[in-house]
Amino acid sequence: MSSSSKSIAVLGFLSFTLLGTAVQAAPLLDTVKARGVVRCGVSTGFPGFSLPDSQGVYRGLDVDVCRAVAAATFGDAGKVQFVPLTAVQRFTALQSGEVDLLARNATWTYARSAQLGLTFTAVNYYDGTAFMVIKSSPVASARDLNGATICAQAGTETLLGVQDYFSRNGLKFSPVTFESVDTMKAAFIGGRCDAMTSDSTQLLGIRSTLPTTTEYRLLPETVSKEPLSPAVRGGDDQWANIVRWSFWAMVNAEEMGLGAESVKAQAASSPDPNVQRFVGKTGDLGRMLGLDPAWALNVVAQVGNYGESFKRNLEPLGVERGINRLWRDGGLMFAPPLR
Ligand SMILES: N[C@@H](CCC(=O)N[C@@H](CS)C(=O)NCC(=O)O)C(=O)O
Repeated sequence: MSSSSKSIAVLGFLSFTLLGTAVQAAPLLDTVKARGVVRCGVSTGFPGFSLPDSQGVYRGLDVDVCRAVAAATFGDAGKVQFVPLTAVQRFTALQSGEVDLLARNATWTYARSAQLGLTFTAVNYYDGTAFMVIKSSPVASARDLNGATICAQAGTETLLGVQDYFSRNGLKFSPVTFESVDTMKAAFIGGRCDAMTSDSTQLLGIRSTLPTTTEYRLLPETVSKEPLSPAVRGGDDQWANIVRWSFWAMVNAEEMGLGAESVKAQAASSPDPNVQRFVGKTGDLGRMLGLDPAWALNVVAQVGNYGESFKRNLEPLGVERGINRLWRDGGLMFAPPLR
């Protein structure tokens, strides 16, 4: 951390603890606008959710939430500063004000909502804890892991869900935890553990980065619910709504058939009142959150709809849409209406 970000962190921590609750001195939207960039906490890097490509450009489903918030706030999806955070660092960075939002595959749980002074905004991916083993392993299902050594990352929900699953089934295991994903990967490749556990998408992402000399497979079970959601500090409903609705704009756009390539033409020609409201021609919805009338149009034109983001980021890893389909296709993605 630089000394200026350290002092921001200390000030944020003081206001957080002195007031006993996360109250913003000024609306965060004003602070972000004056700064000219959204600071977005992402993971230290795993494919599909947040990872810089060979040109150093961040890509991923979480990255797209950061960009959507920048598009809504500034009309420019590029006005984002990505702050890579480990699992252990992430919530403190948000509480202290080092980042304006966290889009970092964080599971929305009761304890995190109740104890950390954070607001989870909207689930952007429904995931679950899974296990990965070397292909030649005799382990066929999670129940065969009785007595196994299992690698996991520190500061995550993962081992809690795994512990519950093992207790429920009268099984035992020995956890080995690592703060960084790279040391966990190295230990797993080196044969330190019989299995590695994480959210299933993270295992697929990690697998795509492992040497192809050895093959790995996921076990069939998903042993917990991991609804992954961006989060903001509590106490600023306007900012929470901007983050939440920037994402829901992407989901609503998919449902309405608005995509990155087509949205501008549809804005000009569609007689549909929903489209007219969405693109800011009627309804004056932007003003309610301190945003430009075209905020949702900008999100879709610059970042794409949820389906486009999913396709771009997760299909290459072999992740199926599954329960993350739109509700009308039998999935769980259901965004409240923009009106
Ligand atoms: N969804 C779980 C797990 C999140 C998590 O941090 N997973 C690790 C395991 S791969 C990760 O993303 N590591 C990447 C990093 O530390 O940057 C949680 O919120 O606790």
